[in-house]
Amino acid sequence: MDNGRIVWGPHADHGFVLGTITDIGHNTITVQPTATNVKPITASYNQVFPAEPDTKKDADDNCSLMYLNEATLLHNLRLRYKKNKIYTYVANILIAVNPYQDVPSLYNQQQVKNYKGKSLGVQPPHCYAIADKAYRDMKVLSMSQSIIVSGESGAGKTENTKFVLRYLADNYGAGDDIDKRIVQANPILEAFGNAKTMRNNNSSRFGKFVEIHFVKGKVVGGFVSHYLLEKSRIVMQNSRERNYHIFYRLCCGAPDDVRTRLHLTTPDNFRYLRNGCTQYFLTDVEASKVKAFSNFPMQHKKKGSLNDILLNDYKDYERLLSSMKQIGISHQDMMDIFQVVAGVLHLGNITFEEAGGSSGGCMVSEESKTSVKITSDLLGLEANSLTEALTTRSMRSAGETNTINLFRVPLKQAQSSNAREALAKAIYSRLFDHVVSRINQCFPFKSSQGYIGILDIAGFEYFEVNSFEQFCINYCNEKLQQFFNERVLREEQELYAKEGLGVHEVTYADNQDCIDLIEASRVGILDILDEENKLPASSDNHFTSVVHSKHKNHFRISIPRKSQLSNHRNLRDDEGFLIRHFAGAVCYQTVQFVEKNNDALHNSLEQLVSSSRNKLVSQIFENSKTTSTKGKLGFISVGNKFKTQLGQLLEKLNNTGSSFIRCIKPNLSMQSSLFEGGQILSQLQCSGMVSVLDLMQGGFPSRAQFSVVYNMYKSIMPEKLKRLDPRLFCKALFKALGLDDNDFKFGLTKVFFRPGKFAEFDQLMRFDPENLKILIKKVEKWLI
Ligand code: AD9
Ligand code: MG
Repeated sequence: MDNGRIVWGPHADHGFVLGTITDIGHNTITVQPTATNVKPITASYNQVFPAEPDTKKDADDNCSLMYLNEATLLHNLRLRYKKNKIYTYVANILIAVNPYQDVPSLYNQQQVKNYKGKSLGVQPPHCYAIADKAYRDMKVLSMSQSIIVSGESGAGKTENTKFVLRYLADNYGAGDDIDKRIVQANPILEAFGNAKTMRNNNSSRFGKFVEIHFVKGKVVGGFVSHYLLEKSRIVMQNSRERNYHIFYRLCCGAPDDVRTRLHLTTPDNFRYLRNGCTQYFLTDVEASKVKAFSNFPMQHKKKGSLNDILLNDYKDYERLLSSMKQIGISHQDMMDIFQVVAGVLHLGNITFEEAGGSSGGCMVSEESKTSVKITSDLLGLEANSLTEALTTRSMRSAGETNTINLFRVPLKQAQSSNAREALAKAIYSRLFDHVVSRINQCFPFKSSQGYIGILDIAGFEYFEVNSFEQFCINYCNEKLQQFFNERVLREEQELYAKEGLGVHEVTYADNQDCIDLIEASRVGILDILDEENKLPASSDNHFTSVVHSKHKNHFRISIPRKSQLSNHRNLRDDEGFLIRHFAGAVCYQTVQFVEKNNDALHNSLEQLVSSSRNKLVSQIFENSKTTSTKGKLGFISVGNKFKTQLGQLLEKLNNTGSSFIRCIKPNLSMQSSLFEGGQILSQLQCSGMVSVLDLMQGGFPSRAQFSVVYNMYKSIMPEKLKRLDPRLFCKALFKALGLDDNDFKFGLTKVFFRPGKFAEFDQLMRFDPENLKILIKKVEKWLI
């Protein structure tokens, strides 16, 4: 780093800006930005990075650059994004920047064919190339593969997952129904498990691992595992968000006969939809377009700008129906499912009022008596039993002569409202489980020789207020980060050691202590929470205090400090904790942790629904009974169930080969062609890409097996050369090529190239036949 050198200096909005070093201090460097409107930057040494000699040239594989650092990576992504090249490799890892617009040329049928059977790097970077690599690895190594798609909300995980699934089905399907079904499962999953949020109009509110199974290289079936559906959304949404798509599709998109039968009207008439955004502002032209749908609820016709989601609700009902049909779900099954969805909506409209008198209890309000009737009909319940189960709780007491008396205690208005919400959440989430298992029945397989599993699960989250949902998702991301570190960083270093390259070690943050803090038996936060759930008088505050007392001097956890708190209000010590995750510190508010950790319904409600006349309702609760209860009656731990699922997932990942797709969200306003460097940089840092670059800068990102190089040249080699072993042949070849000894290193089985020496590597791997012959002559000469 000398005066006058072109470098990248840190910048809050852009991530980095290009400039020239004007001063080198003791601890800091001053950079004069090239752009005239940016003030000089003074930053510490480790925040200023050397720039490439040619800052206008982008690279397919970021490792082919000379300087591997976060600034050159960010710049490379920026250059490429401007040219609609949304995919970039960092060695074998694919980075995908969301284009926020359709790029049909990227995904057409010709492209699907272009990538078939091609090694990584032959075609431009693409998720198809990753899919094909997984497929070829599965076949060649006889080992199942997984593709881990990660990124924050709206980064493009689900879209990339769909492209990968379609690619595999199109290229390697057996040409039967199964391929189509695997692709068609997605719209169904999205209808029930996706919703509009502030971050993404089609946000997946659950995680999934989709396995495609193969026999003799052809798709034979699939299996979807799902994780952590966001239940709170069913009863409450932020004013700029929505409930699950299915509700609106039924209210707006279903034909009149279905809507009449299910007593569905416009979204504004339902409490579970009214909280969120149901108002759409349409211009006259747009409204006239919408009018084309006969059953459009005209209340929505307002002036303003188009909200395309409303239009989609209409079209998507038809699409959903056709997906369900294609996948083999009968019309009756579909209608049964829709009936339960409608039941949940009507249940939400039941409200309560004080009963008066001395009981302190409540009763169903006069105006919602009709809702009780409709809900009961739709869910196969007796109206009286439903009312009783919502407004009272059955308690047991030991009678005098060893008998147990059951009696009913009236519930207060707020308690009844809670019971209603708990019931709605339980019904919908179990219905979602049912939909997933119903989908799984549609692509069964008898035997499998291997699978490719694609993981689409939410990335690290931290919001203004973080609750149990963020806690679980961040725990999951700690585990996935550890897996990434082991797979990518540790294995790379092990390879260097095995090949005897003598590369200095790159240290990366080990996060086992953070994982232990959460999942260790007895002292881990999840187990402490379960213990709390089992106490007769459990409370969030008591749970929080126990967590703090058990981990007093733990580096990863501390009491919530004022400076790190949400903007809303300060927390007391027993109202939350702060965890230092690999990707940053997050303050969790523990209110509702205990409640959210319990998946069981209280007794009266459980009994009510499991004895429903509606077959589907009783069936979904039948399943939950068998998997239920440990400890305290009626407690099913959400946290520990997730821990078990995650353990199984990690076991699968550990037993498969893996590829990574890191999705990046280019801006917060969901706009095309807007590249906000600052926040993209923090996503790159969070996803561990910066550690990969560190490792690669000191290491050897491009490599080739001696035997592969040897075989490429073999057909044109004279007999004399064929006697050489592949390693010696490569040595001779390199001499003949005049490559600089500093640019590469010979390992035991492979030759490795330093960063920035991709051109030399390329030269080696891609000779045209004429040049090859000349080269072989040179090799011969050199040997003499
Ligand atoms: V969330 O965690 O489920 O909230 P995802 O799954 O990461 O999130 P998603 O795939 O749903 O994000 O992408 C968000 C939106 O970006 C999509 O609805 C598309 O409108 C847009 N998108 C993402 N990737 C592409 C793409 N490759 N081409 C075009 C895209 N549009
Ligand atoms: Mg998604």
